Amino acid sequence: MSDKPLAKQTHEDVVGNPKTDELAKNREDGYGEFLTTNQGLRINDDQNSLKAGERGPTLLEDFILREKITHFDHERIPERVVHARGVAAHGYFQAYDDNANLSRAAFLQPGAVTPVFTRFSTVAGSRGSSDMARDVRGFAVKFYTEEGIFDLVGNNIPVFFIQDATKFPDFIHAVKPEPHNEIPQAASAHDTFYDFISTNPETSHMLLWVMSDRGLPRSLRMMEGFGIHAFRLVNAEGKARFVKFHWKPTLGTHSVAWEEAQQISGKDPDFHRRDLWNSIEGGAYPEWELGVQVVEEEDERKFDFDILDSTKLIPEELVPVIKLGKMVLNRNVDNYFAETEQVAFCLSHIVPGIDFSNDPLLQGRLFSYLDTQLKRLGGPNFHEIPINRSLAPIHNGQRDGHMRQTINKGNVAYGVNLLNDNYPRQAKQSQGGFTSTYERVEGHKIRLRSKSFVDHYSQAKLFWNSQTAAEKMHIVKALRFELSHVQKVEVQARTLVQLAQIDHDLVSRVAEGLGMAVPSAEGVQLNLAVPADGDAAYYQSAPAKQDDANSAALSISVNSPINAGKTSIKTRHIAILATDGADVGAIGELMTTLMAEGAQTAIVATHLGKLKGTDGQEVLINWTFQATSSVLFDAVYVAGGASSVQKLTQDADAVRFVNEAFRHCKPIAASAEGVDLLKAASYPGATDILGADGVITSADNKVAGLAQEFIKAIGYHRFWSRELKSMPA
Ligand code: HDE
Repeated sequence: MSDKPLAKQTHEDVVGNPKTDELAKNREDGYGEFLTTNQGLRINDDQNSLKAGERGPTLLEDFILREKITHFDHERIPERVVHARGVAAHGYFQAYDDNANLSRAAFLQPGAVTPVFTRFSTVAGSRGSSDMARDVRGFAVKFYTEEGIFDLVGNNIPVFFIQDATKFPDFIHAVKPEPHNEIPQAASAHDTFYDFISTNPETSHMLLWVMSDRGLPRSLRMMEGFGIHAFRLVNAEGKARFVKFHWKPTLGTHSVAWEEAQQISGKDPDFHRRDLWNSIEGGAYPEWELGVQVVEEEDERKFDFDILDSTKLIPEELVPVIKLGKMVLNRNVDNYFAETEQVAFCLSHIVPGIDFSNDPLLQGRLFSYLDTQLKRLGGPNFHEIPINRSLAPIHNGQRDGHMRQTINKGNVAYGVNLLNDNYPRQAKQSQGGFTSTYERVEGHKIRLRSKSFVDHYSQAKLFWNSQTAAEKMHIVKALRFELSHVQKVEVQARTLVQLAQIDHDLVSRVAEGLGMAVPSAEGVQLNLAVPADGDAAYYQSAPAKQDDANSAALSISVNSPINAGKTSIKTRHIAILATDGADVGAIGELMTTLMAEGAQTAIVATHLGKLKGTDGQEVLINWTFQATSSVLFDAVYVAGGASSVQKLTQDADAVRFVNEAFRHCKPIAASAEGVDLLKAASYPGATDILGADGVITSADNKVAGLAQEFIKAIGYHRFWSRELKSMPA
């Protein structure tokens, strides 16, 4: 900004003078000097349409106007029928050295590096909904391998709601906003969803997962991914093995509190996409390891569940995850629509060395994805859209169609042929030709669920058993929240009947919150998901095996295997609360220490501009209390300085900031007079913030020791133990 008096300032003084290199870059990015039509015709007047006289009607002849308006009219394509809200990034996958014996896929060979494009999504909400809805997250990875595209289209939860693809439209119609009034947006807390849950017992396992902390990821960079179905890996000798795919984030798996998620939806509905974008822009590239659980074909039936049943997982204690390689996302998209919106994932995009199983959910998906892209992207040439293009060359007899880009040459568009020396011809396996796994399939033509699929509650119980006390409390509170939004008492009651089949403690606590009677496990089960002439007894699941079986890998508490040793505070956001009169020296020291660990700090104060410290030093303020919120940070530090803290304790927003961070179980630190703000934010007569788990204070402004303790606490993520000590609501 110029110092000249306003009246004397030039345009350049006010808006600056873009450097020529910026202009050059813009040109590279497609901003040429002259405005043109889509045919490259330079436009002379883009301000006035062509009219018959200056006050006359617009002429049909105005092809420039028509082109511009027509393009605008068609700017939106149908949003995805599910997973509409998404965000994506580019990166690469690098295979580790020692698993070549599992698959012949080129991208899994030692050291191979393959470009990827990964899209994360929520399922139920529309494109404009909030990132922080309680929901499953999609985790879809497109590998541009030298043998063609491989799409691994998974979720952040290892099981699914239903077992057979034919029920998918029903399930989605139940969870999406109700059709008569399009309410609620991006939420499962409504009658039709629980009507479906309560009449379809196969949903019970996944219901608990979505109600758990997994439904509220802290960051897309901090969640696991799962292929869910059994797939196959096939090696160079043709040996096939069943596998389940896993993505393990190097930052660990973390979540936020439900109340916090609801607030974030208002404060920053783009919370997850902003977090991913900023991390990549800042060079903190998110990483996941790809792993597989391997089951030999001869062991297919050795479990007490069916590995072809997508409502079941294989506990990692039974079959450990073998790591195959690492994915790094290191480049944001240039254009959201062209890439994130137009990317088309299809389960049928597969490469030699990977194959399908007979999971009936997977089999239906093989049809659905191609079908949906045809409609969404306008026709059979969606593979020619840049983001969908294979790096391996494409040669076949497919021609023409809506929006065809390729200009095929020659008169031969068929096989087999003599006129073109039979090009393009089939490839032998040794030449990279894909073959399906040789498998004997024999049976009656029948519509029947395998009896091996009909235990709907044991793994739900396993999941419940595997949660810590705090995680269980979150599930109970989530179900109370959701069912309180259900209007029909019979739907609430029937859902409780389902929960009763899983665990008595679970159903009792949920029922208590709803003020309803606790049904007994022996009560009438409800399973309306029986064929019209089906045998109800055949489809009836036994109640959950009431054993103590548990799997530590299913918990995401700080001590669970998924988080073991992952105490880094890299990319965590730390709020520093201070205002004029704060000890700027201490702030600087703490900031430097936190930033050296890769954390990001921001000063939140009562005003914007510069904060004037006790010793005359000044520091730039990042946010005011009005413009940001504790829910957008991972931890809080209150700086010392008597006059700063005095002002903060008088400021309701500052007090609320600390109070909320405490409620959401975040690490809190304060030095010297800063401790007074913690006192002011404490609940009168109830749990004191001071002395609570994860609260670190120092009597003076020497922050070196405090910083180390604080870093440890931030690496611990959340102190959910506070909730268990009946923190007042
Ligand atoms: Fe999908 N799913 N799905 N799904 N799904 C779609 O494809 C479908 C299922 C998943 O970022 C659609 O392009 C059926 C399981 C992700 O673009 C559609 C069935 C899993 C994405 C479709 C399932 C997923 C989708 C909608 C039951 C986890 C987003 C738009 C048989 C393993 C991909 C689209 C992206 C998207 C159908 C069940 C994951 C309609 C019929 C199980 C991550 O084709």
